[in-house]
Amino acid sequence: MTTKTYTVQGMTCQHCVMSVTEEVSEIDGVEKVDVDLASGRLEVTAPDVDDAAVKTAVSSAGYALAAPGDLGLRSK
Ligand SMILES: [Cu+2]
Repeated sequence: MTTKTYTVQGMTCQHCVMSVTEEVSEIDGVEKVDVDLASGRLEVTAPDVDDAAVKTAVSSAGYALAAPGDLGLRSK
């Protein structure tokens, strides 16, 4: 099982969090989705997290992932 962390841009309220959580949860194999509104942090846990699928899911919810270069990720 792997957990990957992404940064979602454009979320402003709890509804945004719900939309992103729902879309990402629908990806095949995803076991756990955790979204933090304040930081825009999105954590996805699955046997094999597919970046492209996460990106598509976030887009269908109406948001965008920050580009890998400026994720502002914690170092782990
Ligand atoms: Cu919202």
